[in-house]
Amino acid sequence: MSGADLFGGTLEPVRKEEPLGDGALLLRGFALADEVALLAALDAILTRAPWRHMVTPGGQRMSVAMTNAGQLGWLSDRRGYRYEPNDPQTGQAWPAMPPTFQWLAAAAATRAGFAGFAPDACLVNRYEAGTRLSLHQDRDECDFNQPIVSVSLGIPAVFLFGGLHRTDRPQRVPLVHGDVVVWGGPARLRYHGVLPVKSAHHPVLGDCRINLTLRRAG
Ligand code: MD3
Ligand code: FE
Repeated sequence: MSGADLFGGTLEPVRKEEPLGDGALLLRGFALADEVALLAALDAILTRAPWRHMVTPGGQRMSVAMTNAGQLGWLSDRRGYRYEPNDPQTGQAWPAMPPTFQWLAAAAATRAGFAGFAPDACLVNRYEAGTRLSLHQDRDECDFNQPIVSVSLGIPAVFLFGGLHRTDRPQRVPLVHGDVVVWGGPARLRYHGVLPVKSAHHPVLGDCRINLTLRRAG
């Protein structure tokens, strides 16, 4: 059975698994079934912990707007990069990790061979036209044996998936609304980033891209 519908000509959302090299698995469309619950949870997070632009240790304002949920939240300021239990803007604990986030991350990690993943930190990144994230490694977590799960929502972006050395030429991976990627094992310390996002419109999210990065930080 086939026919044109909301999912681009098929009756089901695209849901396909693509290995991105050792330890990294792209799950196309994996978050689509939970879209409504994810966005409701995100709204509740933003009410308590609004978007902010952090400053790098070198004093540059980051073009990505950020917030956090979970027991620990990722921070950058003049003193460095680190995880903290409280939002420095309010002095209060970060909003709790929504069960939908935990469940989605655990289910995705299981698909990639990391059963039992229990994230305690969700960094939420917002990109608008022109926003980019330069090549970096995620090294502020305690245990690099734990994978990272990322969920892309809203307008598309091109993800840069580099190697273990900053100078390794990165692969370009287009990511769209609903895509989930699990990064673990030998991929865990690979350099990565996001090219400047092109201006676009998403029917639900508007003119932005939101990325959830779920980690075991503590
Ligand atoms: C590959 N965020 O917040 S998550 C970040 O789209 C970050 O906002 C990106 O990188 C974003 O640190 C992408 C994807 C990601 C996260 C961790 C990785 C990719 C990774 C660790 C190793 C290799
Ligand atoms: Fe990263």
